[in-house]
Amino acid sequence: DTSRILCPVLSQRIMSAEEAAELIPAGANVGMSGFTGAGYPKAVPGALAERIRHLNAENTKPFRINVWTGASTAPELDGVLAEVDGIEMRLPFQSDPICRSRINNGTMDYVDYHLSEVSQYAWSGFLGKMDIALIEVAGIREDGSLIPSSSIGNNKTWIEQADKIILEVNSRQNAKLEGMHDIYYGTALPPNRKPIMLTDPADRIGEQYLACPPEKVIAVVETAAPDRNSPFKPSDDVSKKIAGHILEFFNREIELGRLPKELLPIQSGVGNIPNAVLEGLDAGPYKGLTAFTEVIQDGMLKMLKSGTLKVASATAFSLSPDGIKEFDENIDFYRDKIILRQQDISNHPELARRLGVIAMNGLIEADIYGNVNSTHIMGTRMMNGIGGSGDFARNGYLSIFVSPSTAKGGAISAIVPMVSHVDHTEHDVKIIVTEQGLADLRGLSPRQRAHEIINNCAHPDFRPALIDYYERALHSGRGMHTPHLLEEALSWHQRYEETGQM
Ligand code: 0RQ
Repeated sequence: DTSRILCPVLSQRIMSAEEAAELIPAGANVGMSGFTGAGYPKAVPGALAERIRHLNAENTKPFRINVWTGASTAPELDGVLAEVDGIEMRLPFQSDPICRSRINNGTMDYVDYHLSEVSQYAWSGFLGKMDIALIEVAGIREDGSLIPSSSIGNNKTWIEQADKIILEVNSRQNAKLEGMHDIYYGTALPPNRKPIMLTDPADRIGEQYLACPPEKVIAVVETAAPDRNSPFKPSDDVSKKIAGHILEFFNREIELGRLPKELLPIQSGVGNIPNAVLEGLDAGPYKGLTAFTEVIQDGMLKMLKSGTLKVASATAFSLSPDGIKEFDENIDFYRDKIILRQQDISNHPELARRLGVIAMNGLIEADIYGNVNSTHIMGTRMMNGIGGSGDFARNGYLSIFVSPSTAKGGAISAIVPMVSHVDHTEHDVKIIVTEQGLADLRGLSPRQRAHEIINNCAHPDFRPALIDYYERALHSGRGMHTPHLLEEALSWHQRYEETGQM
């Protein structure tokens, strides 16, 4: 479908994915598009992986590249490149099983950054020079400007920073995505930064298209493949209970005059529990809510459809096959209610603080004082990464963290004496929710928080042991601000590693 490539100069650079992959040298820093399985390049990474497989079979010096993206991608990118050991260093977020195992067996370096900060790090030169940007777009306009795809992520920055650009033009993406994007070009580095004039999630402050200097484009590859779509898991009992506690909390905050009846802009992580919360909101009395978030998932489409939600700002879609079908068939309805922005704007601390976002994200474990670990299993093994959770948790009006109270069939307590890794500190975490209940930590000292978290969130199987730990810490004769038994604080993790049971 060459009608997607309207720029005459760039239509002369059309080539196969294999030819384009030849243009990527060993050791290159490659900035790729892609965010939560949307808008990632679908052909060139696979062709490059094939090339790497051949070269590494022949040569002793391994061919590897550094891969920078928006966030997680898909098996066709992270999966294939990790499979052939083709990634030296990966940033800033991933959720691929092969990538994860390489990171955890030490054969891939991984840098896990707040998603809002990546582009300024690149701009500041902290990450080194970007050699090539490999970006999926929905089309190329006559003047060479680009119609972004189903995610924007860091694409603006990668296009600006890279010496050379390879474009994948995906005709499978809905042509009516055109006009849904808002690319903000007012970004600058200190000391020249200006306020970002966005005061409502519905505001448009930028351009519909990505500017792209045609002389930097070395290849254009045509594709027609769908985004990875995560299958939709219906809400289970635990998720529904967590959603119920959150809705009850919102209603009380409205009654107390601490939240308006339209709430405040919602940010929601992806997954089972956030989707259950969205379903719960949709079933409730709410109307005209807004979302200022990272990712549009199925639940948000449903809320837009019903009028519960009037507008959603994000940087990417992350839809199930049913969600994609619904969006494609009804894109005329959704077009003016969804705004896709680059991730340094969708997750911007200034904007999250100004708008007063209600942040809801998952946790792996929380400790009795309210520190949260979102990334590490037993302190050493990377799960996914911090993603945008820190951008929103620190800067939001309310920072809510959700999790089942146990993991691995009850062998692990999500509430522990001391977290084995800290992503969100006690200073940022305002509310913790498990199926057991909700701990509201606002205004509480560490010792007051311990009571709230143990009594409201811990599973009854682990509650007595947590109380025992806390009480012995209180009588340890050591500091009473945040009482701990240092020799025992991580013993639950140690026990799990040794026995498979905390
Ligand atoms: O693994 O399926 O192999 O059993 O972790 O856990 O409970 O299904 O929850 O899918 O919501 O993920 C924090 C990882 C939660 C996620 C985290 C195991 C558990 C299971 C998943 P199995 P659940 P979720 C916007 C915001 C950081 C990024 C973020 C996350 C698996 O929410 O990555 O917030 N957050 N982004 O068994 C050992 C524990 C465990 C544990 C859970 N204590 N010990 N294993 N698991 N707790 C999106 C973006 O930023 C892009």
